[in-house]
Amino acid sequence: MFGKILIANRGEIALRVLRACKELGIATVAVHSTADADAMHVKLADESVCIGPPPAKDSYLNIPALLAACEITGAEAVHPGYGFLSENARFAEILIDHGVAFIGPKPEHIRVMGDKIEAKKTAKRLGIPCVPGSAGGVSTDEEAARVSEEIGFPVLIKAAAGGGGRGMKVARSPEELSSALSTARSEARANFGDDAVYIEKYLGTPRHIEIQVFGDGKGNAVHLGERDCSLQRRHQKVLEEAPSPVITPEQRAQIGETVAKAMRDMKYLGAGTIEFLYENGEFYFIEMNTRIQVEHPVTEAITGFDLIREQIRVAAGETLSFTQDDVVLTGHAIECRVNAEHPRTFRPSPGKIGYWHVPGGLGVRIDSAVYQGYTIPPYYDSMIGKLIVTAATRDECLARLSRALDEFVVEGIETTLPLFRELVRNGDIRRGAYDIHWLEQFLAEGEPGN
Ligand code: MV4
Repeated sequence: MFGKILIANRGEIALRVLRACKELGIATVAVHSTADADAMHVKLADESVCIGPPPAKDSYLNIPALLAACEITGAEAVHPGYGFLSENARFAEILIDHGVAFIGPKPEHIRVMGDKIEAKKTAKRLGIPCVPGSAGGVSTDEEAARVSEEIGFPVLIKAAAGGGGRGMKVARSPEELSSALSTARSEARANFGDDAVYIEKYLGTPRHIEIQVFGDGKGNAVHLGERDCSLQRRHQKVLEEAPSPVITPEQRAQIGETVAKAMRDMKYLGAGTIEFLYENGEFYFIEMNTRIQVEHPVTEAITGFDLIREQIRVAAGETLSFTQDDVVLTGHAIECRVNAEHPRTFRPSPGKIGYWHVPGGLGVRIDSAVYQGYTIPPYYDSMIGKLIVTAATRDECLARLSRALDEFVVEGIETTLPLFRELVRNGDIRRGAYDIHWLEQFLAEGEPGN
């Protein structure tokens, strides 16, 4: 096992990793920008290193500075958290070349899944069901027309280097295809420096359901059930729950075994998330994320496993500490991402937190690195904490969430808490009757679904 881990991140995930390290008896190194000198993860770490000025490209994305921090402190491994360098295959390789372990998947797996065309080819080869579409990239109008005719309109053109919703264009008819293709291609070139695009059947009203997987790199791999992350705004998740309100135990076992087998075949190492669109009872692979995700606590809540601890263990070469038979899903969990933003316009609201009172009690978890009197810097993500509520059933979970939201008091800045208080009493949400477009419609129209 590692003796010292450097945490290459900030905010609640840096604190989450730090807590897992402490429980494993591992020393911790925090890194921070000059804007984060007062951050909680810096205060609680055994050592800290300033790695640069506020812009992330000069600090949290600064690979030479991070390597130097490893060298100075003697850290044996780096946990990248999510975002920043967590899915940068080159960063993982550089660390390994310098004798520092990367707490994450093998670089070749990060690289394959980062290219959405290669990811889909890999998923298909491993037996994971995919959205119908082009077999690989499309290079000509003729090829695009042929594929689209075969799968039927509407179709969606996606950038190979995209992901997370960036660089997508819908073509609703053959007439729209050529211009959609050239727009998608030039946007891909401008945004990612790679103009490769591919085509998929456009699914109109799917849910976003993702499956948590875990492997030890030696051919042992399991799935930990799904999370329903359909409530999104501008490709940002807002509320996530596990299990999905629409998946049966039989469906879960079937898709779960399919993805677990694929991960065993790949000899996948560490935590991963296989993202699906789910429509009319069918799962369609779209992307795989090769990192721990923001919403991992809902999976921890219903499985009882500490996913960060498990990431660290397998990165140190240990065998997965549980088998598929040990994975028993119990109860229901919902996570709300609390952002320092106006609850309707989502305008960021950085600044000083006056009063800060978090809810507590049975089944209530808060993952947050802010505190009363803390000033939220304007340079980074606006998420200031996650409220994760667990109960035996979904209805009890919603009741508990409602009471927890009523206890939560944040003054001095605007937060998205009022939005969650509306969502938790909305009829569609209470029934679990929502898809990937529901939240944007709700925000545009006011109060549907009551
Ligand atoms: C799609 C789709 C419909 N059909 N693919 C957006 C983010 C990226 N991960 C994939 N995305 C989508 N891919 C096909 N073939 C609709 C979306 C999509 C979406 C997906 C998940 C959650 C929210 C979304 C909002 C808009 C569009």
